[in-house]
Amino acid sequence: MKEEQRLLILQSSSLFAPPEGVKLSYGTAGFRADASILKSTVHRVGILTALRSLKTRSVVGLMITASHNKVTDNGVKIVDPSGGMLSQEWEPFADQLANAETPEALLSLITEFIEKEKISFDGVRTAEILLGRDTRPSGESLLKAAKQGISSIFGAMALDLGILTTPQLHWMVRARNKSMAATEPAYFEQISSSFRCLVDLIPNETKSSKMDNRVVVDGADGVGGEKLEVLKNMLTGLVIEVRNTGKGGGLLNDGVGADYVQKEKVVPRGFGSNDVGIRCASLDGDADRIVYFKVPDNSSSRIDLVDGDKMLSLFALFIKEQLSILTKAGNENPNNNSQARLGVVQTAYANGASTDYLKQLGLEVIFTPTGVKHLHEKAAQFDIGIYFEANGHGTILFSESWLSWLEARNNELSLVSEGSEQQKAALRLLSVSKLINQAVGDALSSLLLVEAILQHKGWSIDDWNKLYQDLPSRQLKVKVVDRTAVTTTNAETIAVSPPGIQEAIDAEIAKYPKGRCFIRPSGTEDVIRVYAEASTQEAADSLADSVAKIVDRFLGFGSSEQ
Ligand code: 16G
Ligand code: MG
Repeated sequence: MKEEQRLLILQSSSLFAPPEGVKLSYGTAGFRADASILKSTVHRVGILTALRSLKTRSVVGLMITASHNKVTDNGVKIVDPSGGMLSQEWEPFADQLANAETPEALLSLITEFIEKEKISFDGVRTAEILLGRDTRPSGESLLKAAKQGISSIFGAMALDLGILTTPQLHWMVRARNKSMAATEPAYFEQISSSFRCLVDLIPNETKSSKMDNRVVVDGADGVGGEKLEVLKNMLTGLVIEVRNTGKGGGLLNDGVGADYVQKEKVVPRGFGSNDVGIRCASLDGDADRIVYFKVPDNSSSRIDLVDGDKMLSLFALFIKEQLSILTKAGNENPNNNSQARLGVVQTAYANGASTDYLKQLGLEVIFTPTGVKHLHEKAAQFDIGIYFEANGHGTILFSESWLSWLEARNNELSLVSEGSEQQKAALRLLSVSKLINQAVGDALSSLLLVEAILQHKGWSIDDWNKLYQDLPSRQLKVKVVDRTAVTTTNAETIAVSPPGIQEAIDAEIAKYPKGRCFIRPSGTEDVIRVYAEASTQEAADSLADSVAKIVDRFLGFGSSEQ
């Protein structure tokens, strides 16, 4: 590294002292903390993205958001050239950089790392980073810190794309690296036009049924609500009413948003007895998650939740139906080799009833640990891989090779049997691949796909919700002395340490019919999470309660005093 470069890094980072006594970790999805302590972290992540761009010789992204966390928090994460999450191999380095105590320590870490990774600073190569942020008030000053970090690396350029949803930035990084237009209008155009295609292909039988084409969406008072206000005007055949757009003075994620609705199972702010029976949905603070819900009656604030598992099931059903139309017997064409490998990916939080339903559809179901990066990686191994977390984050990935086959098949069908059922199925699948975000879970594109499929089937939210009935479940969290004392295996379903805890949990589970329970350390909060399922709500509550007590006995504050 040239002396001028060393000096520039030292000088730039001396302006950003890291917070004292706080250890930050890249965690499940980037650094997150109270916004007031994040400047130095974001500055260093700016440096890291420049290195990532140099290493991959591609455009990368940097997003400033803390998703569903409270408004005073903020966070930062990196988007890899594919549009996916930062490669896990680089996470430990991100942790080291964020926690370096002095500019000198930071510089020596960088020097070591660029040697190890063989990143050349030849001055010829340039780095390019797309920047986005959500609507948090702290976003602007953090973005400035990121830009300063980036410009401390020679040849690195930042392109500020302003306020975006997290999935929009992922989409744009991916588009940019494929030499496609990477702008917000291009994003809106692609998802609205593919939605239009799906609506145009609705079978006549259901087209004539009087389907309710209105959905009311809670925007969490964040960036998603703002963007949906723009997108909705580009759609025909669907009426979207957005509440909690962030413009009415409501506080981001405060009693609103997908995380709140899914965890608390109550109506978000701005919804109530006037909404009984209406199809509603809720986005999270950066619009990478969505859940649906219905207010069943006006006697309480309770909702009927239609979560990520139900979305996964609806998507899987639709894709499977279209695939079977496309490949239906009687077509002897030797090129009709379309036996797509369709797979679904879930985590241990998926309701057991959803897994049974998917298996009964004949699908391959795979489990991974929590966190989008794990699910995404597995889904990418299929021709069509659908993944969802129960919390509403997920998408459908189509492999490049299967998509090329599908394009070719569609062209062929349009010559020999234009307008046939088979060709319509091919077109529908192509439209889904353009509508649903190929980079990451995206609440806006998931919303439009759900709406298109419900219209296709002529289904109400109740018809959809009836695909299967959720097993009663309960989630709890337990504060412990050291959450890293819990390690797990088998997609987080078995606790390996501390010794003896799994046996104690198993003994509890055995007391409940259809009982299932697991514990895991949270990746975003300093707690151990407990998830329990059983045949009745009382049983699920009681199982979760007993296991929480076990966790407390093994690891709680009382346990450390002995
Ligand atoms: C993050 C993850 C989400 C996961 C959640 C678990 C991404 C983009 N987001 O929000 O997938 O479900 O963390 O939180 O990966 P927990 O570890 O606190 O339970
Ligand atoms: Mg989010």
